[in-house]
Amino acid sequence: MRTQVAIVGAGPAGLLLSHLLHRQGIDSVVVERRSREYVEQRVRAGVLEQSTVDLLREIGLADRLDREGLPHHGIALLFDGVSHRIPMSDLTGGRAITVYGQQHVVRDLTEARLAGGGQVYFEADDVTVLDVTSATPRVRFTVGGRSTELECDVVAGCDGFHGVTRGLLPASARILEREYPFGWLGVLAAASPVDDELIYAYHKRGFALASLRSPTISRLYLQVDPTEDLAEWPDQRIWDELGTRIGQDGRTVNEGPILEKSIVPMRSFVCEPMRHGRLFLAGDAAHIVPPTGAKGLNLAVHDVHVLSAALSHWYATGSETGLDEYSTTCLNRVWRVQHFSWWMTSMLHRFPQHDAFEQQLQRAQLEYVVSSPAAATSLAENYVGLPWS
Ligand code: RFL
Ligand code: PHB
Repeated sequence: MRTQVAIVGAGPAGLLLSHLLHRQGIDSVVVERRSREYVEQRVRAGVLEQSTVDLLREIGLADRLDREGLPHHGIALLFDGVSHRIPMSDLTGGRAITVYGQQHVVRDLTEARLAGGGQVYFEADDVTVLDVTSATPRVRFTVGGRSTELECDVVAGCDGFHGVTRGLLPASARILEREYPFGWLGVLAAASPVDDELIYAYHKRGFALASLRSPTISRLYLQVDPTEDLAEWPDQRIWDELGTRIGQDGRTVNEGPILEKSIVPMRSFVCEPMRHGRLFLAGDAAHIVPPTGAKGLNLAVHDVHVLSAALSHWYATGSETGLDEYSTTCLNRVWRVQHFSWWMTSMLHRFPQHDAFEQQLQRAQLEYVVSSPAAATSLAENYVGLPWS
């Protein structure tokens, strides 16, 4: 089998890349380890930046997003029992975020790609990438017991944090990372949301976040110990803890059946550079941010936007300039977003090693952000997403 671009991973990065390339007349094949049902049901991100939504609209993939997505113009920061609204759109010339589940993005992208004749191989075992420093890399995989070798010009490593492609980078590649001494316990529940807008709560028992997916579905998170056992968190304990941390300033956490729950560790991670020969990493394969800034999916979208433009330029002109600049261009945004995600995380969580001094610093920072238009604007412009350059 032969294609121009072999894409490893059918998450948001891989599927969107395949679409963007197709629009530019470039052929690709997507190879995914999991089943279609699994990837379409994986509950993850929920916040899309303005530029992400703009791109999906531009390429005609936003019908359902425009019908079902919830545009948000502000968020609340809740601390010391009082909530403060950051009017994001007012502070950013009308930019906004849209709440729309990542699994819906993945479902929409998969449906449209398959309807457009795209090749996506699900349940691919033993995915192996070979010869990325040659002009003809190959991807080997097995589907339904049949092994296949895919020859290509370029491999896009869109296989997430636990994928295989990052491992092909040479020893000279740098890994820069931070682990945080906490994780997030996330639940999806059939309960009406606490509010129309997201609430980020700083509380002495730990951070909590009230988000949503629809007028009847809540998405809620609690800061917990990263080694916490989910079995120790029966539903009622989760509701009680959410009530304590978020149910303040006249707000009520509405309870309902919990549809899904999980605990995720929190880390910041960057792999530099994001390229080796004909292998280009994109999305979580190259970088992870703690979810407090709601940025991971949006960064993945930016990466593949840059990569598709560079590949298109290369195929059209033979010039490698765009490909050579790919890693630097992406890492510029990655580091801005790393800083924002680290800053939001540091401001809003309880760190076990902090004493009263550091806690007062966090409070001072929160007070400043909610009282200074300059500080609030800085949060807002990063949260809705700085414009793509
Ligand atoms: P993905 O989504 O992990 O997709 C990678 C795909 O590659 C497959 N794969 C392989 N396929 C073939 N061969 C192999 N050897 C393979 N190994 C893996 C996997 O099965 C998978 O299908 O990476 P991608 O496309 O880079 O997308 C990144 C996003 O998923 C991620 O950044 C976000 O979910 C992060 N995130 C958020 N991002 C936002 O922009 N806004 C948010 O509100 C937001 N909230 C979140 C989040 C992540 C969270 N968790 C669970 C970590 C909230 C949470 C709780
Ligand atoms: C979500 O709705 O899943 C969500 C919202 C905001 C975040 C992270 C996740 O910062």
